[in-house]
Amino acid sequence: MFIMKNENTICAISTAPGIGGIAVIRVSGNNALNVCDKIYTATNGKSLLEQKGYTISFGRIIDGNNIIDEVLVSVFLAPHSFTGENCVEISCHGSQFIQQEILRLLISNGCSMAMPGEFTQRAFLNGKMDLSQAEAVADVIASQSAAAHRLAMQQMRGEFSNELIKLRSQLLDFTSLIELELDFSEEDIEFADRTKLKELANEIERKILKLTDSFSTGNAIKNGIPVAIIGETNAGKSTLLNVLVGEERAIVSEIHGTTRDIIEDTVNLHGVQFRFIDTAGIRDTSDTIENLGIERSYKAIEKANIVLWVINSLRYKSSMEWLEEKVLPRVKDKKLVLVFNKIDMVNSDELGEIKKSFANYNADTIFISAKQQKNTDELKELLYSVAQLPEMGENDITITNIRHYEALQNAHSAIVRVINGLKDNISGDFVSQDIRECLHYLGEITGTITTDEILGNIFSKFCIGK
Ligand SMILES: Nc1nc2c(ncn2[C@@H]2O[C@H](COP(=O)(O)OP(=O)(O)O)[C@@H](O)[C@H]2O)c(=O)[nH]1
Ligand SMILES: [Mg+2]
Repeated sequence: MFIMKNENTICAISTAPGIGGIAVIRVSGNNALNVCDKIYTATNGKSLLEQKGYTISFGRIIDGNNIIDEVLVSVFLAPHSFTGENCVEISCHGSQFIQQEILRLLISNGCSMAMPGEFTQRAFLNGKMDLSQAEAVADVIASQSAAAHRLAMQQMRGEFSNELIKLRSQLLDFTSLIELELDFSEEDIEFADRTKLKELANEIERKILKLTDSFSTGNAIKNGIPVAIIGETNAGKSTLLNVLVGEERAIVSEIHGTTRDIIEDTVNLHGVQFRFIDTAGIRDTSDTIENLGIERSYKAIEKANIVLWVINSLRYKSSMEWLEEKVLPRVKDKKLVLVFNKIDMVNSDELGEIKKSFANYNADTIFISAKQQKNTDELKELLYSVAQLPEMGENDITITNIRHYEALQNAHSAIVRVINGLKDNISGDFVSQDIRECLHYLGEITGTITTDEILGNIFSKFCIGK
């Protein structure tokens, strides 16, 4: 049976705030049709209660004798609507006055104002989607690049959920195998099946690990891949930032120590958003403010996925020293690109020398002139390949949400305990307890297992009208 979890009927403006060509006001709940009927007269003379689901009528919003607007009204009947409840969408002219008047009329006729994310929350509570899909609705709306959009759509369409369903069913198989063992435990039987159990546990562990591993890429795609531009003062970092983002974002000057703070800007390269972080140049200085800036440069390395170490090719020796001493220890698992700048100032012999001296670093290298925009397009290409993004159309699931990441990490610890338990031959009921825990954490992601607090946390971050 279809269960209505919410008694009240809610309304909100679902289009962006401000003036637009049109605006859409969404109404959802048991009484959506009755309430809207009180303020709407369709030109065809029919009441909304007579209007079929998935149809639109034209008419007027009226307040007594006053015509507020001419509108289109779409009707969706439970359970075939976004929220699973009766829904009405009023498309009105985009005047803020009209929008507010319609909201006021709806509220005075018995609707309540929707809370942030309440439409999507109802869709979840009514079983129209699971929790990870509901969260993806917000990501789809927020997506700003082709790659972020693709991941959000993948999640909203339930591909991640399906993966979790498969994992859960494997875990349930596991539980039944263990329970079979428990049933016979009195009878002192050798269990050949333990090998099978181990295989299954390992397979589940690999799958969960693959999902958790995808988070760093997924998160970077969602928020823009952070690329720190680091180097000595005057290396041409700010010039490079300006070239990469295509506008004069940072001040460029021949004076050392011009950039003293972090400057960030984002750019779409091949449908992926990169977030470039220009930093204060590294040098020995007694200037307190500049030193604070240099500290921030080091911190930027820690936050980045890719580090561009920009080298003034005329001064590459001192740059090598800084690189060795201050940067390499911080780069560790990050991708490092050595960017030799100002190649317009060096001849080919000197270039040869430079190449030799950096030959032993485990890093991609590129030679550019930021000022003359030589090889800068190649640098963009290089960045894209260094980022090692999953190919468009690849079926692997990439997770982007920190809540999912944390739950998967917990699930992973639980399955590792299962594996260790099997290795140590511990009793089946302890193993099965860890399996249950693993199931619990996976269930947290899809919302099979959830609390009001979790739901409140998730949906309060949505906008009103979603
Ligand atoms: N000749 C030449 N000069 C450059 C190049 N890139 C930057 N510069 C100059 O080097 C100086 C320092 O540049 P800036 O971008 O402020 O360096 P930052 O301190 O690393 O941010 C400025 O005078 C730039 O015009 C380049 O590729 N070739
Ligand atoms: Mg600078």
